[in-house]
Amino acid sequence: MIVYGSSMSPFVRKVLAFAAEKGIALEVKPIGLGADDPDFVAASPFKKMPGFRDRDFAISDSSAIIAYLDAIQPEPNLIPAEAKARARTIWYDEFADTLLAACGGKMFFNRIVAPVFMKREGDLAVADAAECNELPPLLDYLEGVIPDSGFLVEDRLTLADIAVASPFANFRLLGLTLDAARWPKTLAYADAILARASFKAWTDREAAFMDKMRG
Ligand SMILES: N[C@@H](CCC(=O)N[C@@H](CS)C(=O)NCC(=O)O)C(=O)O
Repeated sequence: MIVYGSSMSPFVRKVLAFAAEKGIALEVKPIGLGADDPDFVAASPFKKMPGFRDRDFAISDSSAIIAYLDAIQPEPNLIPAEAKARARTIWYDEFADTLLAACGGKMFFNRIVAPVFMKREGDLAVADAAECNELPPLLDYLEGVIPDSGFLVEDRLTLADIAVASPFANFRLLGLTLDAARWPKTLAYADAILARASFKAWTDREAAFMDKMRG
């Protein structure tokens, strides 16, 4: 099974960590942002990473890919079956994708992707507005909902934790200084999830790659 993209994308990283927690082996085909690679475009017609292929089946979108992986290998269970826990897991996945990662993307694109990879200026005002105005309410929300167990749903690792933690790896690459006095639970929670081998395998490589790119 092939994933097209870069683990620096929170959506790609989410799929890779989910597969690692399931014990599913994936081959990563590195793809740059908006690349024209025909195999990638066949899997992701709007050129958004991740794209995915399993023999004659191709699809895009991290949540769709995860639904496929979960269906072909149900155990270990990472998407609860119980109705409320299942709905809350899907909510956190959606929160992570459409709010947290979307906000992080404005910073990551304009402060890192544009200047480092595309060799052009990013819109720093957009990045600053995301950091100052959009991010704090999202972190306030998480601070209020993270249980003492350190897992968002069913007091065990689920897709909810994998999805929510993934954008925090981008916050690290950005070097954001998040207020530990205001968000102590959230930052400890994200650190603990990102310390899992399923994430660390990718985040260590990303940090080394960024160091090389920045010279
Ligand atoms: N909802 C999609 C979002 C994917 C996405 O927006 N990926 C970004 C990279 S982080 C991308 O490929 N952007 C390229 C573009 O918009 O042209 C998912 O969950 O996979």
